[in-house]
Order: sequence, then C-alpha cells, then structure tokens
Amino acid sequence: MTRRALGAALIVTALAALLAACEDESGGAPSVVSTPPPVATAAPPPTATARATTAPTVTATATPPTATPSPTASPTPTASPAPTATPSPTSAATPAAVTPPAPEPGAVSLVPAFGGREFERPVELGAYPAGPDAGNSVFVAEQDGRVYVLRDGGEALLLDLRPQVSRASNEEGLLSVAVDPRFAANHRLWLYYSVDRSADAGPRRTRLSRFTVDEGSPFAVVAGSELVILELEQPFPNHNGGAIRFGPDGLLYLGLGDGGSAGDPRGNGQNLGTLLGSIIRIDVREASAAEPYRIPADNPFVGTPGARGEIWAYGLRNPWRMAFDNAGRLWTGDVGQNALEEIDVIERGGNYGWDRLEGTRCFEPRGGCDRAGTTPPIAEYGRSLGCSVTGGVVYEGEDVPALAGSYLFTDFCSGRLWALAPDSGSVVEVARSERQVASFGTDAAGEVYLLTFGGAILRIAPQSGTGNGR
Ligand SMILES: [Ca+2]
Ligand SMILES: [Ca+2]
Repeated sequence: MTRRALGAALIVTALAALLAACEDESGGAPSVVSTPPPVATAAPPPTATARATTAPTVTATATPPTATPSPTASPTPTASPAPTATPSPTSAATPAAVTPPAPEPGAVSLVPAFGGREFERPVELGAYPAGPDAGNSVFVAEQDGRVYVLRDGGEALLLDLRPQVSRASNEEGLLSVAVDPRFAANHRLWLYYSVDRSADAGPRRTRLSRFTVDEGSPFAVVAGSELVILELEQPFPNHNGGAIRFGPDGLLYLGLGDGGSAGDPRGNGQNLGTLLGSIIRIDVREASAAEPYRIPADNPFVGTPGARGEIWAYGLRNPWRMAFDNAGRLWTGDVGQNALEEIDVIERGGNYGWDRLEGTRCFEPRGGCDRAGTTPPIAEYGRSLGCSVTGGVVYEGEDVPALAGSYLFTDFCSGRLWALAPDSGSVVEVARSERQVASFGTDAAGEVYLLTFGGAILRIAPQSGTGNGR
C-alpha cells in the first residue's frame, strides 16, 4: 500500500467511525454496509469458484477522478465535495488468487452507441433474440410506450403501446420490458406499464402483460395478443417500480414501489398483505386468461396468514431497476426518501427495512426504530454524492476486463458511475456522466449501456483517451 493509499484508508476509517457515531447521511463515497450473500448453490451454470477467481480485488486509492467534469444538468445540483477515497473493505477477506487489473477512478469511458441515435426517455435495453441479425440485435423501450429493435440492418418499431400507456406523471409510463427466456419457442414479450385512463373508468394502476411476436415476422407484435397478467392499484402516481426480470429458475420477478407519496403514508413497505413495496415472484409459464399466473409453492410467505403468496422480498421503497447476475444473485437499487440511496442483494423472504429504515438509518420512528429481522443494504450513499440511485447490472462483458464481476450502478442526479466489487467489498467511481442516467441495459455479449433521459444511450468502454463520449 502506498503512503497515499494508507492515508486514504485512515481517512476512510475515521470517516466511517464518525458516520457510525452520528448517522450523518453525507458520506464521502458509497459505504459498503454488508457483504453480499454467497452465491446460491442452486444457481445455474456459472460456478461460484470460477467467479471467485475472476472477480477483481478493487483497492482504494486517494486519487479523485480529476478528469470528470462536475455535472451541470442535474435537476437537483448537490454540493459535491471532492471524493476523498473509496471505503475500505469491511471484511479483510481479500481473495488470494491472482487478480486482474482493478477498476480505477475514471477508468471507463462512456461512448455514444447506435450511431448517436437518441430516444425519448429510454428505460430499457436488452438483447433481442430474433430476426436475421439476432446475435447483434437489441430492443430499446421508451417511457412513452414505444419499443424498437436495433440491428445491423437498421431498426424497426416493434410495438407502439402509447395509446394504452399513461404518462400523466413523471414516474408513469412503460417501465419495463423483458424478453421471455423461452422466446425462441414462444415468441413472448413481457411489459409492465402505467395504464392510460383517458377512456378508462378504472383506478390509477400499473399492469403486467404478455405480448406475442409474430412467428413469421420477427419485428411485429401480433395485434390483440396482449394477455393481462396482473393489475395493481397505485394510490399515488410515483413509486411504481418496476422491473420485470426472469430468474434462473424460469420464474418472473417484478419489483414494485411502496405506492408513492412520501414516507410511505400507508405503511405498505412493511405490510405483507399488499404487493406494494415488494418484489414478487410468479410462474407465468402456463399463463392463460383463466389462470394468468401461479404462485410458486416455495415462495416464502405461502401459507402465512394475511400475507400475499406472490411476495419474494419486501420492505422496499421504489426498487428502480433490478438485475440478475450470471451467478443467480438479484441486485436492485432502492431509491431513498431524504437521505440515503441503497443497493440491495435480494434474498428469499428478505425484509429490506422500508419504512422503518432508510438505508441503515432509522426512518420511522427517527430514533430507536425496530431493526429486527431486516436486511441491511450492501452499499449506500448520501446526498453529498447524489439524489436518486439507478440500479445497474453486474458487468459480465469482455470489453472492460477490469470491471469483470463488479456491480455497476449510478446516480440520476450526479451522474457518478460506481463499480462495486462484491468479493473485496470496495466501491470505486469509474466514470461520471453529464447526463441523467435512468437505466442500464445489456446486449447479448453482456456489454453494458447507460440509458439517459436526454435521449442518448452510452456504451461502457475502456478509457482510451479519445472518444469518451462526453
Ligand atoms: Ca410511513
Ligand atoms: Ca432498505
């Protein structure tokens, strides 16, 4: 360890002690609160041992990312002090294996993708496994309700759901799209959106639906193919979640917000009797109008009096973006209320604290809250570093080897992009965007994209000195 790094470590240690003592929300960098749980043994192919040897050990350095300009477009500019250093690992269990180069501050460039094509508030990007260029095709979903396919040969409008999608408030719209894991056989897409009520007498609500792509025309959704799986009344227009992700178990996971307003006025986060404030897990493989989904028998609250069997985990405020990694871990960024943004690794039956806790801090009541049975976040940060977390993905591509195995996440306001290395427990700021990054996407090769509300999509690439996209 260099003298400078040692100094940084001491500063971090002192800072951590100070934070622990006063519960001040203004940390110098995202704090690692706990280490992720071990990879589930039931997880599919990629083995735990393979991951342990390829994950980087990220070391703390005292060098602030000098090359990154401070964001100018943030809606809520926060006083951003120079980051002092990344936190030191909480557990010193540094893998002894040979490690590849660690990500360094400012080590990643953000390159405009798709020829600079811009979108209207893009919220989702993923591999699109059909058509003549299937291996190189992605879909991009816009919040207004359009879904495009981008491929080598051009682009196609796959679906225009705008007439059905409400954009009446900032957080309403088409919020998630997932391609069915058995798409090659069943041609199905899954969408989660706010329901337009201009010609609808129903309550404000979000909807999970299945659509079918034309078997003979890979860029057209079959008219009238929508099958409504689930509708959920939303008492307020904000905090709708949500992300649809299929797990390695073939089941559908959907992250739902607490119903909105502020401070969870109805106490949905801790109420197992509502799906609000939870991540649900349902079996849609045999979905039909008569039986849209089934509740898996091994869901944690099946048989619990008063609890909804769909719930997989709860105590969430607004899990905005979720992702499974290749090891089967489910990551989410849970947006905070006033003070703390957090990253969680979701486990079966977990209670992530809201609204008893915001991050690691008591929220209700402000002091002496009941922490019993709650799972702390993996990492958290305060208002000095941003205002609203955008949960990302574990990097499993090849373009940036130093990021291998690290969880990437960012902040919508400050544009800071962090890499969290699960094995060492360190967090490093690897880039900073001037744009509001609302979501992440990955292509078939595992390369990662940042989706900005300004319209651009930025691909994560090694720092080359040129073409960094800023
Ligand atoms: Ca409350
Ligand atoms: Ca929490």
